[in-house]
Amino acid sequence: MTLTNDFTARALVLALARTFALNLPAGPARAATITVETEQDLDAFDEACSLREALIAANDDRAYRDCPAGSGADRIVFELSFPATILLTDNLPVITGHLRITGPGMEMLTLDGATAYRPIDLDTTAEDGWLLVEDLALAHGRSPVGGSGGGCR
Ligand SMILES: [Ca+2]
Repeated sequence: MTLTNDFTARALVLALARTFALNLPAGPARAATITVETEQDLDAFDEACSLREALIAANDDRAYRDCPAGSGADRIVFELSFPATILLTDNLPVITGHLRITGPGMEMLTLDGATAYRPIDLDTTAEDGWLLVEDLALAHGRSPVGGSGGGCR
């Protein structure tokens, strides 16, 4: 085989490899990054992905309201005007999957339970579930009546 033919064959193999890679089925879910865009604790179509909506998108691996779809072990990040406080209006959804919640720094973002709601609630019965919360502050959390774990459970 000449150098030219060899080059052509390699180019063809690369082209085929790319074609197969692009056409592979989605396979098992991997990970998505969901960006929270508002400190308002709303569950509504308002052109801003809230933390509440992001948790549902991550739990269910589907697009929800203004948030993109989660996919497997997701990560939630924040694009807000810092320092910011997300003041809860209800308990946040129970986290059922693999999730990492990454704040901008403990001094920059507070998840405030308004002395009425629990900010973080992980379903401990979920198989292989894990949760990592980093670089944000939890404040004024309260468990439901008769429950335990005010800020985090
Ligand atoms: Ca929204």
